[in-house]
Amino acid sequence: MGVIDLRSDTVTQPTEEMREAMARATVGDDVFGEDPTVRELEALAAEMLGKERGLFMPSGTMANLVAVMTHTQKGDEVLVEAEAHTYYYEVGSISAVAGVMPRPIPGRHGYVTPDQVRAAVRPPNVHFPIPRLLCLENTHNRAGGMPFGPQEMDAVCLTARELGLAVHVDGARIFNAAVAFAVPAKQLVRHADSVMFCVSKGLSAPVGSVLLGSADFIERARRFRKMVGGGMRQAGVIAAAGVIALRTMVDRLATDHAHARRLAEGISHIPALSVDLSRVRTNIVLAAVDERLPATELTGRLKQEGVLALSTGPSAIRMVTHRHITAQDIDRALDAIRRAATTLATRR
Ligand code: TLP
Repeated sequence: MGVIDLRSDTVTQPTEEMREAMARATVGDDVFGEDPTVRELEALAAEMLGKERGLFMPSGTMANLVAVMTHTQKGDEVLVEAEAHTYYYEVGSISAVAGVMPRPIPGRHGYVTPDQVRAAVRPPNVHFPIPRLLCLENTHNRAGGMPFGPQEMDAVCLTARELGLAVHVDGARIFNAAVAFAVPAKQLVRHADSVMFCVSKGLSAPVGSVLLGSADFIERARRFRKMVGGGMRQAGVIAAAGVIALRTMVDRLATDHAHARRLAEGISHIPALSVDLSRVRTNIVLAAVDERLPATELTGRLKQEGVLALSTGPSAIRMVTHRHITAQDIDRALDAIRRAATTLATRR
């Protein structure tokens, strides 16, 4: 029996169709803007996200950094949810490289309300950095894949605009949010200035993210991508998989969401573990473990049983469903979690 890898949807392998498209891709030098397959992916992504243009990037981290560099000047203030990937997991790049001043706002399950944005923007004063940008995340990773719908997104984006802020959306998993709300992804970001999403997560392509925005924004972003070393050459070889990902992998995300729910419901019956079912809305399950079970011991034990999960805090574990996880795998994982939790809880 194979390993059940629930660490992340980033572990997904390219499909056969992707591998074939990669082998056959027509390519050119993308730094000269001459790779037709990269252009195809950028145009398709722009169409799906309702923006003028796209820019292919090697990673989500670079796409977020380039977005921040393009929207800001050094010393500007960037409002960001306190547990957002951009703030929490990107090696401090927005301050180390973009030179901005992040102002973290603790959201509710990852959502920053319009009132919080209003309260965070201070009136002009010689002592304060200039508030320039609001970064949102949809779905929100550390909030357990929480998706935000058109109403929530519109409300916060329009407030930010009214206050003179630009809005960037880290939509690494924006298609999971779109599927959860049964709306086209473009509806979620219609009032945002820029958005990035990853083809390398639940959509199963091996590499890449796309940054989207106005033609002028993307033109400027292109320079910053080059500056941080993201100008790739015959990148159509990887972009080809991204095209297939967008054409064939979006609708099936609903299956990952159903599997996450099945996993969460099973976990809710295991003593010593708890999960807030109302927060399991996409493909991420966050489980809280009681103090008898340090999260790393539980994940270590699960590993011995062939089930991989990540600890995201001293008493929290994260499991992510994706294309390689079947309903049967969920049931096997639940058996393993039950056994591991019982063994560890009775040992103490
Ligand atoms: N997230 C990874 C890890 O870095 C935690 C994961 O396994 O979930 N934004 C969001 C919301 C993300 O979840 C990630 C990756 C990124 C940006 C960065 O994307 P990459 O890994 O392509 O740089």
